[in-house]
Amino acid sequence: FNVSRVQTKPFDGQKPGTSGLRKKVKVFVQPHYLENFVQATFNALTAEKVRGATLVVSGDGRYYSKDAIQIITKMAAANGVRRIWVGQNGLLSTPAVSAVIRERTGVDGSKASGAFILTASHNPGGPNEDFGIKYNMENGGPAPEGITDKIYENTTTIKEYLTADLPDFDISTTGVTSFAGPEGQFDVEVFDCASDYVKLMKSIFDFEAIRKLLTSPNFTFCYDALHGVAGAYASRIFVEELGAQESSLINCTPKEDFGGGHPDPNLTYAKELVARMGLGKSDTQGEPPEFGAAADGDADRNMVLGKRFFVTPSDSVAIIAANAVDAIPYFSAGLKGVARSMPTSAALDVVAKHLNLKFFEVPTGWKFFGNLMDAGLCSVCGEESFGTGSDHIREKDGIWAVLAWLSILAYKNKDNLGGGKLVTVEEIVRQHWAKYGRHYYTRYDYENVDAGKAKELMAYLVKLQSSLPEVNEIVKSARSDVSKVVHGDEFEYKDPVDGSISKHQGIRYLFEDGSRLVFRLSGTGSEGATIRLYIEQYEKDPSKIGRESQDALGPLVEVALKLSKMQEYTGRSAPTVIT
Ligand code: VG1
Ligand code: CO
Repeated sequence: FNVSRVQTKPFDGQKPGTSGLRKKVKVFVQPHYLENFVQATFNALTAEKVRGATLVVSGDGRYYSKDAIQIITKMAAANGVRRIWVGQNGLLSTPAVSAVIRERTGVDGSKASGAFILTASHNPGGPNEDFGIKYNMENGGPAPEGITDKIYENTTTIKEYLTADLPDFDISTTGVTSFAGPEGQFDVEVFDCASDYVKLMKSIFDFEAIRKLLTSPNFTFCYDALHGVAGAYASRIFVEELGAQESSLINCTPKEDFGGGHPDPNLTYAKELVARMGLGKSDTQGEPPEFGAAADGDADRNMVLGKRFFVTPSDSVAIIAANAVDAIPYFSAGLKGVARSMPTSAALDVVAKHLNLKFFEVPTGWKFFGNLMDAGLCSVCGEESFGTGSDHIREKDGIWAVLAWLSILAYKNKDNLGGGKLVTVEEIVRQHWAKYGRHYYTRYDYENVDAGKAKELMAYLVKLQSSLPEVNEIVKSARSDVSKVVHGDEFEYKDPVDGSISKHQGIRYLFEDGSRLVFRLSGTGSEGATIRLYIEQYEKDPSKIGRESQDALGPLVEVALKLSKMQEYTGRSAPTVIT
């Protein structure tokens, strides 16, 4: 093949957000738009990470992925990359990409040193919806801010990109195709998207114990992939390996537009699962399953449900951490430490204290956990946004989280299988609250708000923080039954491993009784701004841990809305989504 240099001009707004560059498909399909970002990424990497390297290119299979894979492959060849690995049909979940970088050996003995992941995660897909791209490094984790800043800088000055006149290759059949280029051979290897990941899961969990649970007559199970890429793993793992019934999988065929839905595993968007689990508005179905779970488009998120019971992601990571050593072979020697993102509830903190574990609080987004894990400081971590994971890879992992919960259930029920009464998900959570106290928690999202107004609201809150007496005046006038604000700040993080500092990571109000309010602007949207409001209250009194969370948090919510003048700035009387 031949290499050509294509003249181009910078596009505005190619700054990677919390997790890569996410824009409407309409934006991505503009001539040179994707190419500019990809070349900017190659130019941000050191030469040996590009020339002669092996790179993975795949994603959640959303609309435009197949075209993007061909474009990136041609550019990779032109930039001197030695081989490209592609999951069959262009599919690889985000956690599977991380696993492939870390674990896979190519047919010729090669190892990958990075990946382009093509996903906009939980955002809808299709010609009128979102596409996304992000780069992951040789540890399997998202590029750190040093690299993403450089990519962005490059996009603002780019003048040309390189591409090769390769023919399109067939991504539906596994095997290697070789091409001769000006600098030697270039290979494209298409491989099965699940086998490396399945192998890794088998090395972490006791599949035999989980199989006994899933095939036990008194246990019932339901998994909803929301038509995302998780479906490609669910049948292999839950059905083939673990003996679950085929009928326990719903929406498990990956689709380019996620069946027209919002592939976001929460109580609002995972409607079918929510109804099956007895949590819907009207219960038309029969007896709900004992356990249900859902994933987002790229399968790094998870929602865990019991029968008629929702497990908050903040509780989920705390409960996994509390039970990991007993229930999951990978952790049997103990946990190295645990970590959560700043807005995630402090349920994990209480477990860390109790188990005397190292504990870290990092900014939102998975990239901050990777450094801790590479340094051997963290085994289990999570975010309130339905992200849970461990140091087996460097991304959050939706199927891993489900296997972790199934392991805990299998462990707690090892004497109850085959018949009789099972310890339920709800009981496990309630026992956890009884022991550690309960963190009532909710998140309000105001989506697609005017970006200018959202910034004004944040600026107003920062200014307000300088006077705590004024803050407390407002708090008292809103609700006299809410405790006092004792500290307000903008969260700033100093990475304990490399010393890098990340500023402006969200506005916090800390109350005397341990309650917290956090305000942040989302970094993953593709239109307007999304304001996230996180509300948390700790309750140690066992007689008060059984309330409905929206009731328990009502007073704090009132305070938050008044403090931020939410309605005044956004014109919204209610959030778009509550989780
Ligand atoms: C959101 C979540 C964050 C998560 C990120 C990527 O970011 O809040 O916790 O890490 O999405 O998840 P933001 O900036 O919109 O709040 V995923 O599954 O979209 O890769
Ligand atoms: Co995701």
